[in-house]
Amino acid sequence: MHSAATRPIAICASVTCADLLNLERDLRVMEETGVDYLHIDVMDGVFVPNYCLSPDIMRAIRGASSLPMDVHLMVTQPERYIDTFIDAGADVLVVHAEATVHLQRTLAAIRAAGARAGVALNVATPPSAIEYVLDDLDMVLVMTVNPGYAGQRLVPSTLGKIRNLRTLFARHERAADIQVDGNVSFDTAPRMVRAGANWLVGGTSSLFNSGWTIAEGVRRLRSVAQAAQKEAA
Ligand code: S6P
Ligand code: MG
Repeated sequence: MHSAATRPIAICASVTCADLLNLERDLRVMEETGVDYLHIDVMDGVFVPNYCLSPDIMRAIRGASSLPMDVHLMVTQPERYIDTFIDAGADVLVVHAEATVHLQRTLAAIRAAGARAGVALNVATPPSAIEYVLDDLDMVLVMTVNPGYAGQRLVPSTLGKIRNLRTLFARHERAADIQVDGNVSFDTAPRMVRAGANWLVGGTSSLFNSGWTIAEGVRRLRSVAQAAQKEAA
């Protein structure tokens, strides 16, 4: 089991922030620069007030890239769509704790269908929401903004939540990856990593920004995250 400090950093590129008209070109760059996961945002217009990517887009991506996909379902009753998204190529399927009544059953169904299971926590949802399903999950996604849109600012209280999650894992002698999603920048990522996060979703704040190239963004995000992890060790 890895300790909090040594769980490997993963860079998860938020595909919705890529140039969707030139997605194949951007996918090549993500592969060449060592992105670890394609982060696929799915929104149903009900759980969050927006729409986003879909199984059709995932299938198109799967035909063009072998990068694994972590799929963030911002949809109500996600248990209805487990097979749909795993068949479309999800390697990690993440459901919101607030969106499914029987969380343990949903997580078990994801694993039974062949994917790794993740739970996302909205800003106001405490770590205790997952205390009794620690055996059923592989990853926790901490929303560091309110879900629904790219380009927002970090909600600072979520840094404390990451620390509390690591404490919760330690108390139960469990380990899982902690993914952060929302305003993960070269400035905020080190603070998130020092708090205990190790999977970073890169959107407009780091990878897809007109101020630099995707390749520069990936290199810089990985480098600041690894430096912060070393510091915290
Ligand atoms: C937001 C969604 C995220 C964003 C990403 C954007 O609801 O789940 O994955 O696409 O966080 O990144 P940024 O840097 O624009 O906040
Ligand atoms: Mg997301």
